[in-house]
Amino acid sequence: MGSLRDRYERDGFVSPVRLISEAEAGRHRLALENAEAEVGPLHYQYKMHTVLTSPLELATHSTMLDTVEELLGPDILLYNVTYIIKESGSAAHVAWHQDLTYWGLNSDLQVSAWLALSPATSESGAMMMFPGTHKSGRVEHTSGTDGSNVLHNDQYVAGVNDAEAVLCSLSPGEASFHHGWTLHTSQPNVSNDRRIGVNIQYLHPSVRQTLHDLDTALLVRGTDTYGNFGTDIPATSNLEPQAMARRAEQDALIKGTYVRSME
Ligand SMILES: O=C(O)CCC(=O)C(=O)O
Repeated sequence: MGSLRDRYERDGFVSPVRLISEAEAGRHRLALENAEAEVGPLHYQYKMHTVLTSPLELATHSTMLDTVEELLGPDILLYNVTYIIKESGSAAHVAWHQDLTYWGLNSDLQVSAWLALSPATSESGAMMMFPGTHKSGRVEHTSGTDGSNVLHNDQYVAGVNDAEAVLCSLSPGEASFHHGWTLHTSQPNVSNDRRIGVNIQYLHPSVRQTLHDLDTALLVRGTDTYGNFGTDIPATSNLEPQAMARRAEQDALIKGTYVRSME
């Protein structure tokens, strides 16, 4: 089998990794759903750890950071936390893609965690990874016209052989970890529950944004001797109006970066 790190280096992902109990995952799902009841849908909104304490708690949980440290090393910036939610019966899917093609970063010293708050299965549209593709670096992406692709630019990699994909089934509280060059995809949710993932992106502090000077992150372990990012303010309470306004600005900046990176 090899260590977590060996498997990650070989395949470009590891899954499943148990991070918290199902009961804890249930408590975090409730926190999300309480927030949704107050402010509406929270799918694919960035920097959620600056406006809600639950995603901050998950992104800085010791078992989470111990795993990230094994994959990325002792100095860790928290870059982003995003809920990725597929409602039961919706056509939403995620086309084959590589994350690093649209983040505008100069380096691949990063890792993404995807933590399940509800069952991620073949029925609910769990992520599928193409092992080993992180070793080839960037591949060509095409802009699509498929309104149900969750990705902002509707981008996709054409001609990927689905038969090579490995399904990352997760129980609530388990996570997968993937590299930003690993090709991955997911299908619509045909189960009768919502599929809720918390997507958490971590960077090594040497990484830099190439498209503008306004990018932000939060040092969550070790030291940052580079200072390449402004500092995110972690949530101390839920849905505080000033934090919400700041998050909305950052959301627009990030979505703009994604568009520029594909031009
Ligand atoms: O949630 C999904 O189905 C896809 C998520 C994804 O592409 C990612 O976490 O990088």
